[in-house]
Amino acid sequence: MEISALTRSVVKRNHAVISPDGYINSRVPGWDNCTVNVIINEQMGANLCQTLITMNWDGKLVGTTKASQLFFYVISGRCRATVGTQSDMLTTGQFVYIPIGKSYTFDKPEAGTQLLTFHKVYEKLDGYDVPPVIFGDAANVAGPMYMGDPALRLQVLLPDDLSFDMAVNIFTYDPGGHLPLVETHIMEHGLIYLQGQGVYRLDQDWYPIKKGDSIWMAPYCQQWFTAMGKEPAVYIYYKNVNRFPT
Ligand code: UGY
Ligand code: MN
Repeated sequence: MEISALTRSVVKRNHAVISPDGYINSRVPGWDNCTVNVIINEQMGANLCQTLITMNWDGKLVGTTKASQLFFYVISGRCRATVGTQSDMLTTGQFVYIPIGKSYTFDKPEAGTQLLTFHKVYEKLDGYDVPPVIFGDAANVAGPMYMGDPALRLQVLLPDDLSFDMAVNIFTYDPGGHLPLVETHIMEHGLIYLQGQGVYRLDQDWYPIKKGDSIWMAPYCQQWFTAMGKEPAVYIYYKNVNRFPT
């Protein structure tokens, strides 16, 4: 029998593991006929927001980006995305980056479609334009090996350009693959597992992690991961980049 007083979710000062067993839904104005779980937010000490949206057959998201840029990624299912004058049907693995000051609509979903969002307050860089709207497909993004290890592959979904102050990458680890070192860095991460399982080290703690789990890592939260099981472990993650370290 399950014991409802237990959870794998953990929230600490500089990291969190959020497993779906702890989800409580939020009502977000403009995002209708859908379930919204705000997984990472400034309320926990983060500088980014990460949500998971599950759309009903009549789900519809309408809004205009203000201080924060938004990145939408289709975890499963399909829906239509319209940003400004661009409109396209998005399916699993496809994404859209919405810079500040743009109106958007997501509608016509297949029931149960799941969308991941990352939100970051945009920091404009003198001499650079605000980035454009980008529609993309992870299937078309190359995944070169990471730090010379063929067991690790990294797909960089957004352009490597100083006008962007956020990166979104997909990291794939073959079973047994692991980060080559314990990372200790100024950048912050939010992530969700798309596939597989493994063990994540966050500071001095080790956590079993699997598909559907999310992690927040504050700046300087020490991090390391090894993949376990029979299939590759895959996560999509956010990282703040390209700005002067004040
Ligand atoms: O880009 C990164 O910092 C990445 N290697 N970190 C991580 O996957 N925890
Ligand atoms: Mn990192």
